[in-house]
Amino acid sequence: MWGKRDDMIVHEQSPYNAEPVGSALANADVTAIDTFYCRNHGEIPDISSEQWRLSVTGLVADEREFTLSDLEDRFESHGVVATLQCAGNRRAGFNAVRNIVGEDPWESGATSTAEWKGVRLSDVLDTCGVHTTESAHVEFTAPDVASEATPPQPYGSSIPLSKAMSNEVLLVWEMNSEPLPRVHGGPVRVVVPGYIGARSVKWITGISVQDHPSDNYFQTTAYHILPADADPHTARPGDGIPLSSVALNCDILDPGDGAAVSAGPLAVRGYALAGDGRGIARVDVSIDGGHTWTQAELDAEQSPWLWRRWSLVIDAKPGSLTITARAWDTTGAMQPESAAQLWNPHGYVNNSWPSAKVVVT
Ligand SMILES: Nc1nc2c(c(=O)[nH]1)N[C@H]1C(S)=C(S)[C@@H](COP(=O)(O)O)O[C@H]1N2
Ligand SMILES: [Mo]
Repeated sequence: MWGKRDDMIVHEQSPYNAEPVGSALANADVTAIDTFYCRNHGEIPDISSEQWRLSVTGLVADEREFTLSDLEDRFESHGVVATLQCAGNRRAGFNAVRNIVGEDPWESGATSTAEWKGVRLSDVLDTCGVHTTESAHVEFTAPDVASEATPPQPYGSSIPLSKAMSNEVLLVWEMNSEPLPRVHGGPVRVVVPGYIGARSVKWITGISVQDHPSDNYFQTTAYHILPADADPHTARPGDGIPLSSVALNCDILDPGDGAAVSAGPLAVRGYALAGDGRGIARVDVSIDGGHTWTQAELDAEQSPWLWRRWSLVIDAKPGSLTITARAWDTTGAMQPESAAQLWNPHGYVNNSWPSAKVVVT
């Protein structure tokens, strides 16, 4: 479905929500389009490139409307290789602590990397003449309607104006040198590197500069970390901690949890991703439950906007083996150890130490 590989883990057919198996992400920095995860809150819109319009309104000198050719012809094009990570990535690890009802149990694959191409959001906003205020946010709106909001409402969210004006935030219509596929937001989406995937609004049709964050359900209510004892059904807009920057995280992609492997040298592979604009400084791997750690080999650093893949060859002895990993960022921060400490009612941001239990024969 939607041109994705046959071995996707499909959480929902409609709207389509699916992730690749971890090992499918381990081989390359840039994820193939047929492997890239899909996270959809509503029915997927069908908008042709000719029909598509983008309106820019709010705290601007000139409210404007753009066609796709306007963007292509009037602005310099730019590319960014960026990792998207859903805030629900690794939620399955929370279910082992306490079950989370009504949310998809994403495993390791609600994260993927692509080469995106389009124009800078800042160039488009500059053309319209932005009135800067200290609390300004830039809101993105889309036509897909999400029924998890009461009443149902079109998808939307916002980012601070300061982030919106940074060079890495793009309005894109190309993914891995192909026209942006419909399931990934084609004809045009925004890509906000360093922020949770939810802020990279697909099928974007409206941009509004305002002096406060978006009133959309996905900004005020969803994607907030509630206290563990809160009832998510009675949560009111504004409750909890709103998410913006992606959290420091790492994962073991290969071997997968539960895999059977042969005794001897075993290559363990994974990725690490730092928060907004930070870098990965180190990844440690333990095969003795965290008593001792060995540093993994990190691939070359390319930019703060994409993950860094890592690998380590360990000596796998026959029996049951648990591999654990943890990443440190360039500020010296390290991932929290356990999912139990991080558990929250919607199951967002499980960035605890990942582990894979394998059987060695
Ligand atoms: N319009 C719209 N944009 C959206 C969404 C959506 O449901 N509708 N999902 C968001 C979420 S939660 C994530 S994690 C990313 C997923 O992007 P992808 O499906 O291209 O992987 O898109 C974001 N943008
Ligand atoms: Mo997401």
